[in-house]
Amino acid sequence: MIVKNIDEIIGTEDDIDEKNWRSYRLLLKKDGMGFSFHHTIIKEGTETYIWYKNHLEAVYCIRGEGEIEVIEKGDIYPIKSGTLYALDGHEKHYLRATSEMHMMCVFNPPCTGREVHDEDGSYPLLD
Ligand code: 9YT
Repeated sequence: MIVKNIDEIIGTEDDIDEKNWRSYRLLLKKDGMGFSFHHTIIKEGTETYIWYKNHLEAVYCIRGEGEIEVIEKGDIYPIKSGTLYALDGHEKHYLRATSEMHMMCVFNPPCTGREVHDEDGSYPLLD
C-alpha cells in the first residue's frame, strides 16, 4: 500500500514548477498503478495550449475557476469546483484560469515524472 502526503512532495523532484502551472506528482509510473495522479495548480490569469497526443487525461477541479476551449470544435466549457473533464479523444485545447485552479489529474499511460509540455503541447512517452 502507498500512503503519501503532499508535504512529502513539495520541493522534491516530483514537484514541477512551470510558468503556467505547478504539478505535485503524487503517483507516477514507478508506483505501478497503471496511471499517474497529480495535484496541479493552474496559475491565475494563464492560458496554456495542451495536446496530450500520447496520453488520456481526466481532470477534476476542486478549487478556482476558468475554462477549457476545445480547439477543433470551438466548444468552450466553464470550469469551477466540482467540474470534471476527460480528454478521451486526445483533444487539442486551451486551458485558461480566471483564478488559481487546483486540479486533480489522472494520466493513462502514467507519467514518469520528468514530463513538461513540449513545443506541441504534449508529453512524450517516456520509459
Ligand atoms: C490540467 C493539465 O493538464 N495541466 C498541465 C499539467 C499536468 N496536469 C501535469 O503534468 O500534472
